[in-house]
Amino acid sequence: MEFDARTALVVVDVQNDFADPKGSLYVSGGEEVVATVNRHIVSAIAAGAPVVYTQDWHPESTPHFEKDGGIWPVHCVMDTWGADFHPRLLVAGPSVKKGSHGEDGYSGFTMRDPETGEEKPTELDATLREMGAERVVVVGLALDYCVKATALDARRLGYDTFLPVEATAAVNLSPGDGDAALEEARSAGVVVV
Ligand code: VGL
Ligand code: ZN
Repeated sequence: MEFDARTALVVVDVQNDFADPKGSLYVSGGEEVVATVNRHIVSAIAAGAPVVYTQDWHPESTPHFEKDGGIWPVHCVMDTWGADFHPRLLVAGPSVKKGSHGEDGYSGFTMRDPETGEEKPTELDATLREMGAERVVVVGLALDYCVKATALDARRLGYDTFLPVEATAAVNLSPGDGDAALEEARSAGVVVV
């Protein structure tokens, strides 16, 4: 990937629960993704590109979790080890936390009220625009959920959007979910590289 001052790197949810084999929602290959994402971060910094992070940031109970009616094991509970960035991730920019009021959206750009379904923007779009971004490169975890949703929203918001496949990995709740996510992103105009 080529970065410049107008091409931002968006690092999605590289947190212990997804990236560490001991995490509660470990994504197979998550550890290698940390190394690949770090190489992108180094290139972005060298090119003077904005680097922005997201963190899945849930309360102890949320309709997002299986125990409360959702589909996921408890993960990324705010201010716990699972929600921390992976210790090897290079952190070089602001982080947008999503889900803290029980919202169950996946995108770094939008939060969805679990009761009303109403969608509200996070501060990610404003943060990127303030930093001068017109293009975004979306990397991190997981491809078939937050990375896909963040890339689709970035397109919808008018960013030229790039998704380097080797810097992400899929949950694959059903086999093929990762490939389907790439196809959906391509159809929406995301450049899968
Ligand atoms: C994610 C499942 C549940 C993600 C977040 O970051 O992709 N996946 N919550
Ligand atoms: Zn989550």
